[in-house]
Amino acid sequence: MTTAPLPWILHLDMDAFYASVEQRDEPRYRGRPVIIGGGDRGVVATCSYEARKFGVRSAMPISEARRLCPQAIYVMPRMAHYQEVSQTVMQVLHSYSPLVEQASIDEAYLDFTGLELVESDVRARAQRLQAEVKEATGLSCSLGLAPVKFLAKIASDMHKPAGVTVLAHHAVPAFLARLPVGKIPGVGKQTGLVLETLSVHYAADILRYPREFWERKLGKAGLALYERAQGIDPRPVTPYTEPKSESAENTFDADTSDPAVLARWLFAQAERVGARLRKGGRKGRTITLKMKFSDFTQITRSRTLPTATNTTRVIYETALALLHEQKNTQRLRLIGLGVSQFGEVPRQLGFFDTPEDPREAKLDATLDALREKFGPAAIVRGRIL
Ligand code: TTP
Ligand code: MG
Repeated sequence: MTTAPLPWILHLDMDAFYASVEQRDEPRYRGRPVIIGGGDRGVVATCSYEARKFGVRSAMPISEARRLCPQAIYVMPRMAHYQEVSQTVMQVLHSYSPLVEQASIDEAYLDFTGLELVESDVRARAQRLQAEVKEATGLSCSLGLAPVKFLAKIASDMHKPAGVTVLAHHAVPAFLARLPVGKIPGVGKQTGLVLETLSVHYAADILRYPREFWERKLGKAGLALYERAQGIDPRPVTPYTEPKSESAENTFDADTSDPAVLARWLFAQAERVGARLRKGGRKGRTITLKMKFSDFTQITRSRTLPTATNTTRVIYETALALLHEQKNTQRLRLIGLGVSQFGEVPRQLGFFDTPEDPREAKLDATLDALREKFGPAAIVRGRIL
């Protein structure tokens, strides 16, 4: 007789993510309270564990953090950099399960079902994964393993930092009997108050009232809560599927056929699309130009390049060439461009192929970083027109 493998979901959450990256990159920050935040919103994004001892927390105003911990090192977030580190983490995860769902910049769910059948084995596999993340990034993470998603997420938080917490199937009922309802993801302040007035303190207490009661009281959220109280979470691990193209378009205030105006819009769009591609670490081979005329008719024209690109200049120049080839004299009400055909393996360059210009890539990276820091309006690159 064969039995179905036990479901196992792993949840990974990086420890003090942004702060750990900064401590990794700057030895002087290690072992010290580091607070990441500032800028327009003036709130703490996160802080190192050393700073948490002083009561500093995410989403706290920087001014309050300064009062609690004036000696801390305050660092502005470097989002593009954290995104890159995040990508490296996700790459490691993909070698541990065919089903990986990135849930935020520093969290992911993996389906471990069927990969191991015994508890000690899933733990060993999780520990290997943790060590490999450390090796690839120099950073520590915490892992939770449980039969379903919400329990895995709770588990990963139980022994932070650098913890691996396994919640075995047979231990779930006892765990729910002692799990404070506030720990169930989705139970916020408001639901918390409702539960309190009903003297529902632990997850299992929810079952004192019937399903219909919760549905009446909290609607869909009530039904989900009733399921969670029984350790049920039907949500599967859903791998993210990348968009198949990236595009931008603009409709003009007044229709135009002025080549300089059209070129300027294409440039701004290439900049936007290029930045999005670079942020996602993607490149595409096909550039498409879209034109909508005064009479609302529309055409698209595409060109496929020998190698995939995410360079602003290449996207722009290709779209501009397509525009010029149209020898269009009609007025346009909309212009747009897109990049598609992502992700094929880089092939050998042919004799006539142009490789990506490293100087262009460097310029793009610099401008991306500046925009990340000062907002999209901050930079208008030295006009190339
Ligand atoms: P979290 O995983 O919630 O926090 P963390 O990784 O810093 O610390 P922990 O060890 O407790 O997991 O969030 C991940 C990152 O998201 C965090 O490093 C910074 C960012 N973030 C914000 O910008 N604002 C916020 O309010 C929160 C909670 C996180
Ligand atoms: Mg985290």
